[in-house]
Amino acid sequence: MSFKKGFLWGGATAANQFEGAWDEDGKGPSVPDHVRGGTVSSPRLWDMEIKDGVYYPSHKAVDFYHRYAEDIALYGEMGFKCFRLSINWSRIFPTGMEKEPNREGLDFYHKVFAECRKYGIEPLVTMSHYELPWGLSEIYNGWTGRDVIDHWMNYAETLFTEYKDEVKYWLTFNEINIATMPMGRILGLGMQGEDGKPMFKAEETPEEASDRFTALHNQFVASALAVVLGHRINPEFRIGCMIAGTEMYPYSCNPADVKEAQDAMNMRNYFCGDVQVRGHYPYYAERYFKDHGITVRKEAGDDEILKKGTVDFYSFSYYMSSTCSTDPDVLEKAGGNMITGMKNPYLKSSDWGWQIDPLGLRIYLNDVYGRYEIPLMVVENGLGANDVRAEDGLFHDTYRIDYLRDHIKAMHEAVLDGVDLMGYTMWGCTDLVSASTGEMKKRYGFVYVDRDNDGNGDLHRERKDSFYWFRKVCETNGEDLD
Ligand code: BGP
Repeated sequence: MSFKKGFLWGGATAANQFEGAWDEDGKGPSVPDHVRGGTVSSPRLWDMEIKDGVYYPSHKAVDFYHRYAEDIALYGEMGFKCFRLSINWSRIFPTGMEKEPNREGLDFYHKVFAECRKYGIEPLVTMSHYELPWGLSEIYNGWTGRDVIDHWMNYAETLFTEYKDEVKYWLTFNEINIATMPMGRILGLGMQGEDGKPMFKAEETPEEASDRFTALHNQFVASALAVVLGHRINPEFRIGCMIAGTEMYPYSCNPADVKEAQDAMNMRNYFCGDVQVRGHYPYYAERYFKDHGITVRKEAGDDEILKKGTVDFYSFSYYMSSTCSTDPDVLEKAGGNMITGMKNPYLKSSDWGWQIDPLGLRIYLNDVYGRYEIPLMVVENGLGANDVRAEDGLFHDTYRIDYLRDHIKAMHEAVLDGVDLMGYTMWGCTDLVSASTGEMKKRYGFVYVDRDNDGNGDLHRERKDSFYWFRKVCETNGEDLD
């Protein structure tokens, strides 16, 4: 036996990729509602104005808003112990700046939590998963504006008070460390982009980078204040950080490559966890800021806030590992969700170029646990694949089962290594919209949804082979993986 009693097996989703109903029952627009669909070769574009006749994947997504009862019943059937979802901030505060919440928005999540309770499923709520209300983005340039912290605290207090008896596990910001890279500006920080231009920005001036790191700092302060407030409202709450976890390997044993990988691990992977778990900026940040001409605009008292608001557990997404090289000949880039690097000749990749590395998960779990010694949770892991209906009319996604089995085995080994692991929620348990490309074709689910890249399909749900496999995993607490 390896996984502890009460291990949180389940699935994970995010409102903007899952709910749809983008303008129903008082919901205001959010940043992702302004982002078009795309593919790997044609990047998602960002529109200042939402245009008629243009397809925006978040607007209907896969309609969880109207199908939540059916979806959660399927999770119950699989024996989920946990369901990770995010609350769409602009469903609760349509522009982000109202004083009073939108009652219909609050009621929707009460209904969702009640449905979870029916099946003994513990909700895990992400308070902000790439979903800043458009109003806050427009007025303050997203998290660059210090005032956004006050609006966030109103939101946080509303959620914590409203759901204090329904939700125990909370995450403040999804993949907060995406903001350590320019590509995190729009989705991660809600900063304004350039009209009609790709959502992911690659280059920045030092001034732009200073704005970005100031916005990230504001999120650190917001997260810490929320942790303190949450514990005051309900001392039973367990509030975690959420990091996009990537193990960065040196491409070779050339010490220059090893140093490159260490620097990448520090600023891209560890930086945010170091602040949120240890309660202060790590020693290496100062040199990084100096070398890159970055000034973070902090306020007096912020250091004290960060110290007080440290998280109860460390959660992360894990899809792949990456490599770092200083050799100009090693040029072939590998694909990835946000942290890209060189191709690793020892690994195979998914159809979308993400390098599959289950052992990397065991390494990552050990690295992070050794660093922080607080409970860990894998809140995203999975395989984005183009599922094709077989001749018998079913979805035999054995490649997905293989991927998940190998990663769960790696977790099993990490637990035997001594890592304190709380749970595992597989990403995109029901097929949903891809965050990076906006596609539907890149499917992760145990449950198939009839919807394509252009928004066609009747949205009906079907069980894939992985559905039945994961039911066994939940039933046996991860012992039966065959
Ligand atoms: C993470 C995000 C998720 C999710 C996942 C898969 O980075 O937190 O929102 O989308 O990656 O990525 P994608 O949807 O791009 O395949």
